[in-house]
Amino acid sequence: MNPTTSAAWSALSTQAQALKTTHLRDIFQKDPTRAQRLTAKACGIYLDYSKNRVTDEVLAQLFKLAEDCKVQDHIKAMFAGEKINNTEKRAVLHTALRNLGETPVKVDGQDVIPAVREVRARTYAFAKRVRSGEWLGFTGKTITDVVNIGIGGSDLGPLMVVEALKPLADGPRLHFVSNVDSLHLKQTLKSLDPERTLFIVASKTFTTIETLTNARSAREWLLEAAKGDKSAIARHFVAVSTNKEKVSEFGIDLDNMFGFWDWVGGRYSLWSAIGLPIIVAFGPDRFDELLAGAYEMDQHFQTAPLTQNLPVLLGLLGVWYVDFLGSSSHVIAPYNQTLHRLPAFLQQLDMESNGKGVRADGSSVEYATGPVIWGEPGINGQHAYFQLLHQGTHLIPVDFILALAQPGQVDPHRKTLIASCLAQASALMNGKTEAEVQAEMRAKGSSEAQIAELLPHRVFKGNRPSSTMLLDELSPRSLGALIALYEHKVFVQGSVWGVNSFDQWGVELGKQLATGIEQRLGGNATEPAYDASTEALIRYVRNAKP
Ligand code: G6Q
Repeated sequence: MNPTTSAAWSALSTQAQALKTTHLRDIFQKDPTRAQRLTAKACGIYLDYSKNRVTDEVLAQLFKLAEDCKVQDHIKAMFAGEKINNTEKRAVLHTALRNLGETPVKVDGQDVIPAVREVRARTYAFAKRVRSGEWLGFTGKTITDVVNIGIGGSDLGPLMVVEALKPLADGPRLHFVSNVDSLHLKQTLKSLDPERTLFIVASKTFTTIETLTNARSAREWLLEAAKGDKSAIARHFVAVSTNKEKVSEFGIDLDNMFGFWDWVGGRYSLWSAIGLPIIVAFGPDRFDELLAGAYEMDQHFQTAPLTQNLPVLLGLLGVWYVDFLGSSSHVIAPYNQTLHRLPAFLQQLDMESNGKGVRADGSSVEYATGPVIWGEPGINGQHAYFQLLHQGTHLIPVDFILALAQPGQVDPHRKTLIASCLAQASALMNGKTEAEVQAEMRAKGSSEAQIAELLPHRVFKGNRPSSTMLLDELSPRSLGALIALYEHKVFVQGSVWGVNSFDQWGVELGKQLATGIEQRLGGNATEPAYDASTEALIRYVRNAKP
């Protein structure tokens, strides 16, 4: 449906006008219970959303909007395996990959759970062989390094998780190659021993040019070491894909292929065999914990009332900023170093899912949809992009994400890390008034003239919103819950905006165009010409040094 037809939409527009001039400081002052009330906890994640520019009335209308947009019906439809990805006529069942329950989940009348578990058991058995040293390379040596070759959804998820849980790694070293710039592969292989290196070629379609190009170069690297003996490939290459024919065509033994299904979107696929690098790095038990955390969040999402439902809260707050307060971007600021790839992962998850300009029925939206998602570890951000958040002209809400502990680690810098995170959220909200700046400068002995000159530069208006998420610890379980939380947040927003969050025609276009241009770069004149600017660039590149 078109959300603007909901009465809640008009009510929110009116409330937004009033709130544009209301400061969060005043909202807090009027309501001493706010900091306790505007919080929720589930699956080891504590959410404080009190620093958002909302009142109880706004929240009530946002929940009403969710009801009018039938968010709860959409949730049911997704979990039930209905073909909600209407443009590709596919079910959306990444949740089935982590379903630890007993109820069947059917697509076209067929329960998908047995197949999910069967493939998972194969990935576990394979990973155990690699980890234990039973799986040997072509000269009989054990595997010390595993290189995942994939891009987008076949890279970012496993990479982010492998980084996030690094302190728990107890298997072979993991490497990720995504860029078709051959230096990425070359630099990765530089220190690796072909006799001890295993490649996972991860591609849902097995037609992605970057991945296949890198995989072919990796195969050459291996074959060079194996003196052309093609039987070495079976010891060093496995594939994760939905496309048996293409895997076989590439020369990978189908016994070494781990499948998944068209109802798993690339950016939602780390729970499938695409998670193989995670399983190899940490072992099946840790992967089980990751799945359990996500499953727990799935249960919470389906059953918690809207007012306590973490994905619903985050999703609706996002809608509020985008559509009513005119914000077009959103920052992800994790404070733990091992979460350093989380912003990139969430950028894909969110922007590829909700970067849409038409509703699922093809009609154009007349309101803003998915915001620009960006970020970096917050602690580095404080010394870089936070300036704009504090004093720039854009309204940019921030998600502060902080795990209070890393399993098995004692962090001597813990308090500094935590303090930095809390301080930034507080500073964004409170700002610094003229009186505070004057008092501070006077105390430091500044003259009245100096104060007058610098005052406008040193005042912080504040009123900059943020949510803070505290994880008890950065365990596989809570990480699983955190990822699922964001997947569902994106889903809630897509449901309100009425868009199909599960197709990606924009990404498909890029894939198509690159192939044609590559042919023209190679001098293939039968390929139709592109626009004048692109043709001029092609000519420039053809004349440049190779
Ligand atoms: C994810 C996207 C996209 C995709 C890559 C790789 O949702 O569709 O990022 O994952 O383009 O595609 P393959 O896995 O098919 O190589």
